[in-house]
Amino acid sequence: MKQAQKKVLTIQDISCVGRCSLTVALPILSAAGMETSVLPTAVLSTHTGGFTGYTYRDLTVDMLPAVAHWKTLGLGFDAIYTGYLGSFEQLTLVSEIFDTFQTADNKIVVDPAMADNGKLYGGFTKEFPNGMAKLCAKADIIVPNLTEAAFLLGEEYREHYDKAYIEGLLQRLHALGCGSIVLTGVSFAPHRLGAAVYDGREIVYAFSDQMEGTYHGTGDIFASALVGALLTSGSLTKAAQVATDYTLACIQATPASQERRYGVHFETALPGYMNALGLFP
Ligand code: PXL
Repeated sequence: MKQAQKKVLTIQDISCVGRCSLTVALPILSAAGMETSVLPTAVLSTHTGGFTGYTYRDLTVDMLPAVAHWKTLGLGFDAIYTGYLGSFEQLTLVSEIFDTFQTADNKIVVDPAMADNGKLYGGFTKEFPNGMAKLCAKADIIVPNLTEAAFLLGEEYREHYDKAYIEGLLQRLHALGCGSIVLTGVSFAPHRLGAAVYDGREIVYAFSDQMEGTYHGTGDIFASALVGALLTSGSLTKAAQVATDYTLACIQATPASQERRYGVHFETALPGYMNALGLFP
C-alpha cells in the first residue's frame, strides 16, 4: 500500500541566492517526502546577511488572495511552517492564515527568523520581536535561536550562560503561550552544540559535534529538517536530534573555502537526512 503523503505549507521569502528560506525549506521538505506548498512573502536577489544592494519585491498583497483561492479548493495541511517574515503586516496576515488552517491535529511551527549573534537582521525595528512574540503565542512549536529567544522575551542577549539560564528561558518562552520550544545553538561543553526541547513538561537536549564558526542559513536548514522529521516520526525530541545531526552534516559537507554568506552544502548531505528518516530500505 502506498502511504498517504503529509502536506506542509511553508510561508517565507525566496532569497534567490544564498541558500536560506524557501530555497532550503522546499528541497528539504520534499526530500522528507512531504507534499510542500509554498506561500512566498517576498523575493530578494540575495538574503540580507552579508550582502548589500539586494533587490526586495514585497508580495504581501498576494498572500490573502492566494489563501482565499486555496479555501475554494478545500485544501488543508498537516503542518504550517513559517520562517522569515518581513513586516508587521505580514505577521498579522500569517496570524489570520493560522486561524484559517489550524485544526485539532495539525502543527503550527514558527521559526521567528529575525536575529542572530545578539543582533536583529538588517531591516527589522526593535519593536518587531514583540510582534513576533504574539505570533509565537499561536504556535504549537517555535524554533528560536538564543538571540531570538532573548528578544522575544524583551531581554538582553547573553553570550555566556549556564543550564539554569537556558531552562529559565524555555519556561519564560512557554509562558508566552506557545506549546513547545526547540531552542537552537545551545552549548554547555566545548565542541558540543545542539538544541533544547521543552514541551511544558520536560526538557530534553539534542547535541552533536560543534564545528568552528557561524554559517549562514543553518537556522532555516535546522527548522526545515525538524518539520520533515516531526511529521515523519511524530516525536519532537527525535526530530530535534535528526535536525541537529543533519545541520552538522551540512556544515561538514561544506569546504572551508566556501564564503559563509553563500550558506552550506545542504544538498550533498540530504541522503543522510533521508536515511535518518528511514526513507531508504
Ligand atoms: O536565514 C534567515 C533569512 C531569511 N530570509 C532573509 C534573510 C535571512 C537572514 O539574514 O535575510 C531575507
